[in-house]
Amino acid sequence: MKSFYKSLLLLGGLLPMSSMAQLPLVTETLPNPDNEPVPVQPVPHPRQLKWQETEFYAFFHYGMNTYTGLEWGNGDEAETRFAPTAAPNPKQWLQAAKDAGMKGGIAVVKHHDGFCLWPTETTTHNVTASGNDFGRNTNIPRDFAAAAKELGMKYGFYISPWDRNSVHYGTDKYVKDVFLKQCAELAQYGTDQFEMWFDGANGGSGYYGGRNTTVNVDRSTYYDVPNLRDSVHKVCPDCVLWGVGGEARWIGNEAGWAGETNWSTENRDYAGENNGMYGTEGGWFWLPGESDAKATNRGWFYHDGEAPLTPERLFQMYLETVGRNATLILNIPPNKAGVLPDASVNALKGMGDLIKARLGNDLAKNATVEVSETRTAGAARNYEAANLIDGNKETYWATNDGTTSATITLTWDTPQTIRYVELMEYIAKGQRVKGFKIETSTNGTSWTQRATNVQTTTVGYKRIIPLNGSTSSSYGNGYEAKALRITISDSRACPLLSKIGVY
Ligand code: FUL
Repeated sequence: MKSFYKSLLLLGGLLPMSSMAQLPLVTETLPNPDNEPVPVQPVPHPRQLKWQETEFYAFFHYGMNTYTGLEWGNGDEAETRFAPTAAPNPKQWLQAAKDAGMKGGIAVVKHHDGFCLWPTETTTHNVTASGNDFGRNTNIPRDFAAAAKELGMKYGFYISPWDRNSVHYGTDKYVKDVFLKQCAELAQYGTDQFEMWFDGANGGSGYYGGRNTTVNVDRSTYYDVPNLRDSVHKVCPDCVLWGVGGEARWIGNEAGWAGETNWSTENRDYAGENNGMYGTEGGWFWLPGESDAKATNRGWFYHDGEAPLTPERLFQMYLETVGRNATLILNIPPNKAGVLPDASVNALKGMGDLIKARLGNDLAKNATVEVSETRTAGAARNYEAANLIDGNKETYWATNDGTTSATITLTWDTPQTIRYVELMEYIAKGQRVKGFKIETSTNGTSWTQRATNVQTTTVGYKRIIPLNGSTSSSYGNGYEAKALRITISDSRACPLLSKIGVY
């Protein structure tokens, strides 16, 4: 059939001429018994797909800065200053994250100050030299990974490439014998890590083993990323490398929002900080957005007197990130006793309760769904409208090739009060939808468009649209609806939707 030939052509369009010359010339068509749509390139790697499904996870900034009160330690802090007032308790951190509805967490195990929260062989600047027994017995990656496994949460680590303590920073020796080795050491605590977090990594001023100087590096070449990526993937096949690792992109702000238009594709010359909120339509590699934001009102690390944001504000962040085709990594800092303060735990619980109360009861499941067109079924796969509400992420509704606009209508026997519509694309075959609108009807015949002030330009992995057009206003009274209609007006190829949720 023509689809395989077409996908080679598509791929060809993405490759430089020299590689195209290597491609076999396909003249025959391959069988496609399931009539599957051709992917729209680029598509996510399976590990990026799994990562995307994590959706909402925690960030825990804990370490030397917790005790010095700094946000960026200089690297000259005496190891003895790390002196927890109790044994740090990562299980308490992750339990609070789980109660908020999160599916995982990432623990900082080395920040820019270079102090390692596990007994590493790469430097003496680590917990074994710390100020008390609680400190000397601390091993965050070990305890964090164990707690995550116990609680059924995903886990990963933040390990700063920039190291203001290391005398070797700026040399090849640092990359090979310190940084890469530290990443490798972390695999001893688990090879099912879902993400490694490498921030900015450009270098700057620091202690550097007494050199007290400024070391600037070119992060695109210095860290030997291709080798690092291969090495990590050999042992941790599902671990997405954030930032310099090039498998997920910074969303471009730390305020907890993504663009309403948000493509998971980017171009090779992506500068990393310019277009983070929006991505690039037609970009030639898959680089989905992750939003890192603070759940508290001070820094990334714990500071005396800090307070958490309100559950309402945190729920708004959720809508503006997870609800806009990004993931949300929400930071909650453990305190000097190595636990999350009660106020933070309560705020997270409040956020989780709002998510459950507002997005927990999917009314689409009781609706009749009709569509303007259904793709011709294959031998073992159909593309029926029922796939939109079957709760199965592997099934999807699709139109035939060449159809890039369509309507989906949900009707209920009795009127429903509705506030949010959730859409999900089957992104394993690429991000497609370019335009849609949402209407409600009280009688099934006359329609009123909702969320008219919202850019309904992209869907991606997940989109959640508040029908009143506001992510920040209070929950409101909702709209009474006997029917709901989604009109897809444009798509890069036939649209493939795996879910419609209505709340
Ligand atoms: C930034 C760091 O410089 C901050 O200290 C923090 O860790 C944040 C999440 O990433 O790049």
